[in-house]
Amino acid sequence: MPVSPNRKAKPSIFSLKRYIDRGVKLVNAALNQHLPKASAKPKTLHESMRYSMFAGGKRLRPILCMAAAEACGGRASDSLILGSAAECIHTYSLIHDDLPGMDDDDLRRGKPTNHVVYGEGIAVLAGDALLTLAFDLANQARPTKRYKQNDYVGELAKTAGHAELIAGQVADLEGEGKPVTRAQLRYIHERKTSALLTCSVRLGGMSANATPRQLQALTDFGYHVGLAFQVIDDILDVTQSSEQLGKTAGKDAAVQKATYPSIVGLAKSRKIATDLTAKAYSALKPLKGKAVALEALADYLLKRDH
Ligand code: GRG
Repeated sequence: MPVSPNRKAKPSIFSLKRYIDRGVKLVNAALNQHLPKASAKPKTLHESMRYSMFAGGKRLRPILCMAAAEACGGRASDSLILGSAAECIHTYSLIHDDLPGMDDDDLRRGKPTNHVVYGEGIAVLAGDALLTLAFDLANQARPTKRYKQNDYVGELAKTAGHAELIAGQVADLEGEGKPVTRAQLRYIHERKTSALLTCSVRLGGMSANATPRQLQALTDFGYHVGLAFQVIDDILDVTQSSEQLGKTAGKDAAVQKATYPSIVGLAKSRKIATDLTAKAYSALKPLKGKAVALEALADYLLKRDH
């Protein structure tokens, strides 16, 4: 049957799988470009940085960064270096978190942890090197009319610093084996998890010269999606196997760490994650339908099984 020339073209259907696959490829290529070569001196350090960086992480933070840039009318390619910086901070935090003096874990991203392979000294230094590389990358990012390199660096420093990531880690360490209230648990999750997800979407928006209203929308989105992400992480820790997660399952209960399931039970935890995701969707309203990828990512994070 001939196709009528007046027939409207079908709107293209957004495929999250394609979006994530493309995002992972772009991020891996950018990280490969920005990380020192494994053969460069000091070889052990650079091998160790690359070992953890290319161990198979989901690349969630840089993908959220790209989606946020696009939601503000920018290009994913302009946000890549900032997303890479967020991934460097994330990977540093995982390496240090796995150390014997912290969570003492030997499995991460489906592989032996950094200190198991390279020793504690090199693992500490590889984490330090990734953290500082993040600031170097942010300092190389393209400025926009509203945001300059010092804004990007400041954003990352605030997130990685004493009041956010590190404060969350301190509260987490000090809470082990003790009764923790729901409010204290939320304090930990806001800092340990939500802060870097919020920072990632804010950096994406900044790379696209986001208006203050757009940036606020991304901040609210990141906050809620970040909390939902951690509630789901707590649920997966008790419902999935180490094989599925690529990290030691059941760890929270083993070290008597408070989690949403341990405080409110599994069913209520799922409801909390669903409600937080609904709040994340609502936060996107000011982006006026341009945040399709962010919406799909929030939904994916709620339903994920690893
Ligand atoms: C300052 C050392 C230090 C740590 C800060 C972020 C953090 C606190 C510790 C890392 C361990 C942890 C359980 C963090 C909570 C956030 C979280 C669930 C991280 C795992 O993120 P995914 O699932 O990991 O995105 P992949 O491996 O896919 O990148």
